[in-house]
This record gives sequence, structure tokens and C-alpha cells, in this order.
Amino acid sequence: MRFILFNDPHIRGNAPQNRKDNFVDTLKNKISEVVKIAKEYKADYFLCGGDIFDTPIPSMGAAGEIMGCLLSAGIPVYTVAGNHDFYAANTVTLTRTLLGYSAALDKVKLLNQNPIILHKDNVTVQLSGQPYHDEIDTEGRDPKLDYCVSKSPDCHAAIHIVHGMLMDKPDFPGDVTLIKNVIDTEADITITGHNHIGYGIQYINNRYFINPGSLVRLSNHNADISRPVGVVFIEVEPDHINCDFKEMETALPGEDVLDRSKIAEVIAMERKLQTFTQELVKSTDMNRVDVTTIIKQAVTDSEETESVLKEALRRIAIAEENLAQKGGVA
Ligand SMILES: [Mn+2]
Repeated sequence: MRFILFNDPHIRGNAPQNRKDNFVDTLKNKISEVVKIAKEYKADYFLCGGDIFDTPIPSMGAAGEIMGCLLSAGIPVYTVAGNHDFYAANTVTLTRTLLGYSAALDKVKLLNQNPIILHKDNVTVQLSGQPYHDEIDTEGRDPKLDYCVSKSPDCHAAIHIVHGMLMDKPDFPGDVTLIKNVIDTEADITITGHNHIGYGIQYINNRYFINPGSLVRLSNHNADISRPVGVVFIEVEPDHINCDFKEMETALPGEDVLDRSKIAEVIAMERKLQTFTQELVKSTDMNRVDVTTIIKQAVTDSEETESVLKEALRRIAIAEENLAQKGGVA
């Protein structure tokens, strides 16, 4: 059974800051190449680590064209919802997003912790996933809840896809889960999105951990400019698993598509934001500063306040949705 994995394509109708090319054309070229590769490889399934779309409701023209190209391969697409795919880390809002709509029309298949079983010829694969949520990777959360699964003895391989910040090394400023802390998973292949730089294909204790990085370069960080952009071939045979990275031909050199002159500006801005965040954390006893966390920490645990908390989170999701529709944030 053969899979093509691509991560975080962030399909959108406008260009990220500092891209020098026509970004929609670049996305179309990338997805066309993914389709070409999948046909040549005779892939049975596409896998995606989440953030298929850059916002819950991206430009319909661009999304229709690019998704139309992907679906023209006639190969089922399995994915999990990433933080960009829905509002306020609240999966309830998925029904109001393009990803939810695509899933309702069976154009993409959304994975969750209840595994599905795929059969082809004499191979059986268990496939499950964990969408993004606002507790994932945070201190105090048992990472096994999101990253570790049990494998059915009837399967040749178990694959689990998570939209979370799994890393091989702790060199990221925000919430991170390290591979060594989820090494007990029974999944033969753990795939993660979310971290756009990726950590490639790691083979540890007879298990694969894979994040090839996002299908497009979205930031002008040095690591994003210099990394190879590509997909991963995954083949499951009765007694063997094979995973290979393939660099994309349509990925132009980072220098050609990202404006390096803005790097210093971005780094200075990030430093300022980090200092501001640290000050806020110090003065308030909070360890995270996104709005849903602030509200959760402000409301103490009791039955009475639980309904208040739910209502507040519901209203934040609606506010984010309204803002996004007005082109504010997403
Ligand atoms: Mn992403």
C-alpha cells in the first residue's frame, strides 16, 4: 500500500508577506507536481499533516482551483484539522469552514482517534489522527494522549497523524513535544505537521517519526529559506515499511521566492514580541498568553463557572470568525 505525504500547504488566494513570486501560481505548481508524483508512484492515498487551508474560509476561487487539481488525481485525501483550518482551536467550528465543508462532501477525509482500517491486496493499515487543540504540547498535558496510539494486532502497520509541535530537539521558543517523550507509541509511523521546518524522517526504536516540513516556504527565516521542500513516499508491505523523502522540482530556491532583506526586521519584531510576552507572563502568573488560555485560567474549576467558560469560548470563536470574514485576522 502506497501513500504520498505532504504537509501544511496553507492553500490561500493571497501571498504571505515577503514572497516575491505569484504565490497562487506557486501553490498550483506544487499541487500539480504532487499529483504527478502520486500518479507515477501509483499512490493509493494522500496523507496530509493538517493546515490544508491557510484560513478557515480562504479565497474560494484559488481554493477551488487548487483543490480541484489535487482531487483530479482520483486519490483519497486523509488529513487532520490544523490550527489554521478552524476557529479558536474549537473543533465545533469546523462545520463552518472550508475543510468541514470539503469533508461533508467527502472530498477529504478527516481523521480522529478512532482508527479506520485500510485494506489493499494482502496489506492492512490502521490509520488515525489527532486534530490540533489548544492544550496540545502544553506543559501539564500528557503528550501520550495526543501522540500515542495502540496498534491492532491484525494490522501490518499503524499510522497516526497529529497536527502538533513534535520536535527531535527542544530548539523552539513555544510549546513543544519531544519525540523521546512519545517513543512508546505503538504506531509504526507517526506523522506530524504544524512545524513548517520539519525534522525529516527519523527512525527510532523501530518506529518512524516524519515531518518533511510545509509544502511551501511561508516565512523568511533562514531555516525556511535553506531547507529542501518535498513530500514523503511511504510504502507498507506485509513485512516491510519504506519511507523516502522526495524533493520537489517546482520548489524554487528560497532566495528566489523570499525577500531576505526583511529577515532582520522580522527577527527584531519577534524579539519585541517575545519580550512583551515574557513581561506579561511574569506579571500575571500565566504560562501562555493566547486569549482562550487567559480565559480558562481566569475561570476557576466549578460546575457554575463551566457554563460561563463554555459561553466565553463560544463567543471568542464567533468573534474570530467575524473578524476573519471582514479580512481582519484568521
Ligand atoms: Mn501550518
